[in-house]
Amino acid sequence: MLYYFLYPLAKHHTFFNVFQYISFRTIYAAITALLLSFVLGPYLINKLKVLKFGEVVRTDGPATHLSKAGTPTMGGAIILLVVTVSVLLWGNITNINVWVLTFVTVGMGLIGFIDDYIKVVKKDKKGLRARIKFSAQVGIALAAALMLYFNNIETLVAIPFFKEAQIDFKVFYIPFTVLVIVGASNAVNLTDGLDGLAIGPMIIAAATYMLLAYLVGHVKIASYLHIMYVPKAGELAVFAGAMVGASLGFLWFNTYPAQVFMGDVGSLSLGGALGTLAVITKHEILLILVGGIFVVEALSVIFQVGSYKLTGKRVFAMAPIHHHYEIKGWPEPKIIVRFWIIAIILALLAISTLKIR
Ligand code: 57M
Repeated sequence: MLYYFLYPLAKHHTFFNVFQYISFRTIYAAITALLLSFVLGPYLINKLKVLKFGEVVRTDGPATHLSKAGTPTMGGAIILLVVTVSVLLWGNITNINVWVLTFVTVGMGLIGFIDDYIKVVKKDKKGLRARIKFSAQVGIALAAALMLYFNNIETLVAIPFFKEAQIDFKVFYIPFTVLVIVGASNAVNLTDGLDGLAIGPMIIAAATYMLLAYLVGHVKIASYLHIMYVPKAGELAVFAGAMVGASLGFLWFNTYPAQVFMGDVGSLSLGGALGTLAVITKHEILLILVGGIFVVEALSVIFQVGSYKLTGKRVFAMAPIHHHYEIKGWPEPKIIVRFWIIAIILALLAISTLKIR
């Protein structure tokens, strides 16, 4: 909105020119989101406590988790609020891509909120029934995929590390988009099982897509790097910047020992946002690297369930994989920080594909 109202004032004073720059607005979107999280965080966490929105911890998990019972959850609502306010302030809200990304983020957040509400307030451990939850996620992702497809999103998909390798998905780009968005949303949800374990790699992944959005949306840089130029995608850097700021602000409270958990309202929405960023910036396959931690967590569940069904044997002591290391005796902060380190390495590797092709 600041862009909308203040940039036109550049006619009167050159200072207002800064509001046209995506780089400037991205930085201030991140700072605004971070500061808002610091200011609103303690108040909202207290509110969650008063409302008795406390975590119900499962008793069949690692025993160290039992002491976490009652930790306020649904803190993801703070992230959603802060990202939305910051994007409204600093983003160009006439940009279609910003709308699609906001739609997926808020839509997935709503599904997560209903799930959390049933678990935490209605005290029904199962939450939203899996089939309904999954169908709703697919519905949101499909709506986004259709909006993008009919707004002429490029259906060519680039293969990382290969300069000329591109596959044209044509109309199959629609189910592919759904797969990326729903997959990312659920993978982040599965990762969110230790203090700061999901939000750390989320900061790193959002920062990476912030950079990619800026690069693909800049006609000269995209041509220099020989990457796909995506008109109107640069604006997503502002959104990703707000995600980085809000996630850093959340980590302040979610770091071990956590004062708050994000709940499904946080994990499903952030994951959905990440998947949508990957799609619109046309770096879909690269998400496997950028969100490598989320991919490995999801794969560990697939292998565990698959192996158990086929052979009756487990691959890990417990899936998702962070539980495996807990059972092996690694202290929680060690697992978390090591996963963050791996996420940083993977993000650097992903960025290097801009040159190594
Ligand atoms: C989310 N939720 C956490 C918190 C967070 C198919 C199966 C693999 C599904 C999986 C599952 O249910 N995943 C969904 C996992 C839970 O956290 C809440 O959920 C929100 C995210 N959705 O924000 O509100 C617990 O995680 C801990 N936590 C922290 N710090 C945080 O910052 O310590 C969360 C955030 C919290 C807290 O203890 O209560 C969760 O783990 O439940 N299921 C599992 O993960 C279960 N795995 C399993 O059954 N494995 C089997 C098969 C099915 C693969 C196997 O290995 O054989 C494990 N989870 C638990 N106990 N809690 C095992 C049993």
